[in-house]
Amino acid sequence: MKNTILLAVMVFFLASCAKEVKNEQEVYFNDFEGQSTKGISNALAEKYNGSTVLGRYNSSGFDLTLNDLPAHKLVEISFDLYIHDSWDGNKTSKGIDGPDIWKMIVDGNLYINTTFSNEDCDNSGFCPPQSYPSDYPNAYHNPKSGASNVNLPGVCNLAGKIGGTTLYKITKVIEHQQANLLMQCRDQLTQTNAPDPKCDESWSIDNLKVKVINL
Ligand SMILES: [Ca+2]
Ligand SMILES: [Ca+2]
Repeated sequence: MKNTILLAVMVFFLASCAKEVKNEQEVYFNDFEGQSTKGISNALAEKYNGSTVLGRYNSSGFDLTLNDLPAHKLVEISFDLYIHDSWDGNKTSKGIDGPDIWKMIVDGNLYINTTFSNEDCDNSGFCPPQSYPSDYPNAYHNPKSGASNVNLPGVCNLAGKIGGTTLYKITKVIEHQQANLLMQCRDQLTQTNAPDPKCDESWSIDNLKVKVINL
């Protein structure tokens, strides 16, 4: 009897394990090192830190359209997001500095709506906050929270300029079953006192990957 119960328990666990085995398939990858940007509208290309990136963008962004996806239940979207130069996070300064918002929208639904801050803490210990890894508004995290690399060179590198570049490794798994997918990345950057806003703050993307997942 004991053995029968043990066997039943083992069969139950094996069955539940089998159910959770994921069946994944990469349907898109681009490191932008000379690969086609077919499917991407408003594709820009630039060399940053030894790699070609998609960007840089300021007050704009790109769309990625994928068609004829194999049947799936989930989609995993991942990429490197570079936040270049002097992003101001949640700061507004009466509409001069920000907020500096970044968004990812899939099929019209907002999956990321956040701000990034590349500012240093001031002498009083105040660190101009960003929303990431939470959503904007009403989220206040230290500058560069959740980053993978905070020691990358800025793009414009003006003397005494705050910023540098911060790398975020973003992975988002979303429920998605349609055969077509539209991913849109956008910013709403504000810097009314900068002669060249794209030099003051911008963003780019590398190693963009999309996987479809069946459970
Ligand atoms: Ca690259
Ligand atoms: Ca700004």
